[in-house]
Amino acid sequence: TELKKVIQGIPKAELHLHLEGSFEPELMFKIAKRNKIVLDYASIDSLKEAYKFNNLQEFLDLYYIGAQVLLHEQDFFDLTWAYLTKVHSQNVVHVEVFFDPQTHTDRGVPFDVVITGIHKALEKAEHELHISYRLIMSYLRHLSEEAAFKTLESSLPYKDWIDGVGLDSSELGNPPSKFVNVFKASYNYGYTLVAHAGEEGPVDYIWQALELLQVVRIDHGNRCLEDEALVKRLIEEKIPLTLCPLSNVALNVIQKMEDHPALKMLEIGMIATIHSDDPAYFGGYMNENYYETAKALHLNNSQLKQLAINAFEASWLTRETKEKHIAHVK
Ligand code: ES4
Ligand code: ZN
Repeated sequence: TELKKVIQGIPKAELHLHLEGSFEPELMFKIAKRNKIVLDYASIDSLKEAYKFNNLQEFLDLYYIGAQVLLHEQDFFDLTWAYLTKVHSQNVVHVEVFFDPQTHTDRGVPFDVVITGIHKALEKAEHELHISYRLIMSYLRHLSEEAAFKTLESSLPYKDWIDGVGLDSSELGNPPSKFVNVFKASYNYGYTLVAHAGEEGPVDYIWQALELLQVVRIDHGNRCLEDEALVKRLIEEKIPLTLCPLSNVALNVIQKMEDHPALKMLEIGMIATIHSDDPAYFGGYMNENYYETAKALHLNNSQLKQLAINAFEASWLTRETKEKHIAHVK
């Protein structure tokens, strides 16, 4: 259709993507087989059947099980490379992706194995696909701050390969305030800070992410519209929100796509951006997220382009590089 062609034609930046959430069942079965791991699901189709979630936790339970088949550097390389070739076909030209070291190190997979596989795939994509990238290490918020500190320490030999830190996993009951010290330490080591906030959690968690953690972007942040003072602050300080519409529908953060706050946010001048979160689990990559959002909210071409421009603005690219990409959107 015309809308699909317009979306394909827009160069895009992905700023909210969990590499472990891009693990397609086909690749999962292939890697499980070569690692001699027997999955609890008899077939790719029966695994896909299980992808019905009532909330964030039900998804996370399956996401952590899937990640268990990743053991070797080649596995992390293949996971990352599959994602990058997929989004290359969707005209994504810049990515800032998350990985969850603790999901692997807690199973005995060394930090070095995880990051080397990911790094090699990102470098290959930069050279061969001309996709620029940043890498963000996420702390699992259902674990302790002490555990996050251990992860920070493990990351230090690879500091040059990592640009930022994030905060993900089970939000309710695990407020940003739990991680104030490790975020401060991460900042002092030179990492740029982001955090998931206001996906399932209350508006107060978005305030905490801003004031206590001092993040430069909010991942999700859907619920900010409940708080006028918060909206004012996000607009004044130009704090981007990395929205993930298909994720929000899949996890019941919203009832239906028509209820998504993206358009409202654009209209009031927030830096709202669209991303895919965990595309293998939520039914779509960047183009599908743009398409379903545009269709449900009746976005016009200029609003679609604004979303793409916002993502370049919200990225960690240099001013000069941002301008180059933005010129191609227009
Ligand atoms: C996540 Cl959608 C979402 N929310 C929080 N943490 C996550 N990790 C992977 N996907
Ligand atoms: Zn996320």
